[in-house]
Amino acid sequence: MIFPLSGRRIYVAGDRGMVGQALIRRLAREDCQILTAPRSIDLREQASVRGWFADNAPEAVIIAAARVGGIKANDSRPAEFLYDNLMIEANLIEAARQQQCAKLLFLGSSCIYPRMAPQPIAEESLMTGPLEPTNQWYAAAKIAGIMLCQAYRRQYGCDFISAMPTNLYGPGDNYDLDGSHVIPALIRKTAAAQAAGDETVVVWGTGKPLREFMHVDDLADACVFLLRNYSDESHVNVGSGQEISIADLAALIAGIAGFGGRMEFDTTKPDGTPRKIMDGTRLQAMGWMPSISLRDGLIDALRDYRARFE
Ligand code: GFB
Repeated sequence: MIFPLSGRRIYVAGDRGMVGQALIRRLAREDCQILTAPRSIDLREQASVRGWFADNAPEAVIIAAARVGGIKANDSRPAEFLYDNLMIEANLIEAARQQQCAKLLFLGSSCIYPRMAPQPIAEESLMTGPLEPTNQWYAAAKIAGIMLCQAYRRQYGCDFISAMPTNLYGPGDNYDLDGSHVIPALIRKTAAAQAAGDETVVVWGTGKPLREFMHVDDLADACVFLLRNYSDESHVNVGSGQEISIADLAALIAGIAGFGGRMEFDTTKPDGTPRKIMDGTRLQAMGWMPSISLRDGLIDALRDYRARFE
């Protein structure tokens, strides 16, 4: 083990988001102290971030804070997705260096890879071709985050690492139909159609794109594993190996929810990347495996939606 967590002060940046919440649940099982910053600390503001680090002296940082969203939010708010993410990651990484944090884990996204990268996508595919236009702004910010960690490792000797999760879902997801990812959107639409007695659920795009989905609790477990055991320059893919088409996903959610109606495909909406499955070999070779099946994970996500909104 490179970095034992016992007794450490670990700061989870982005603790109010789905990933941050999962990290807090997972870290609660370790003998460490979990730190979070109050809402008044705007992570886009350098002075605010520096002040909080000086006052709280975290020993390790996990960057789960980000401006995130689904295909529509990414496509329609490019400036926010680029600027906010650049500022958040740059401020946190520089403050961690100044405070001499012993470890930092930066979280990116599978959209950093070229749109037409060979599948499954290996870490080496980074910057080998053009990005997917609907999320290139977010991707550019996340690529900069990876490179910041690499540059700080080279120049300052900081033990800063990066992990790239595949498409995530789970408890605490964002269910806003304009901003959300596909799973929370389809859960909400399916539950609403059922409640209203509607015959159809509208699915964006052709239904043909393929996506790999991972329950957020599996990601949190992988993060703890990497924090403890990994120290190198390359980012590491965190995938589930569970790939499905959007049409099949919609049918699976309908089946779990008990919705007997039809899917209607709105092809005026974008499909985005045709296929995006990660090559998770590197992390698996280190000894980590996901444990939550897509079906079980979706049952959990639907339960979360119903508990919060029905
Ligand atoms: O999850 P999603 O928004 O993100 O969309 P991406 C995945 C696929 O589901 C796309 C389709 O083909 C959508 O057209 N889809 C079908 C829907 N119905 C819906 C719906 O009601 N809502 C949404 N949102 N999609 C994101 C990136 O790409 O992936 C982010 O934009 C990030 O930057 C994230 O990287 C992991 O997989 O296309």
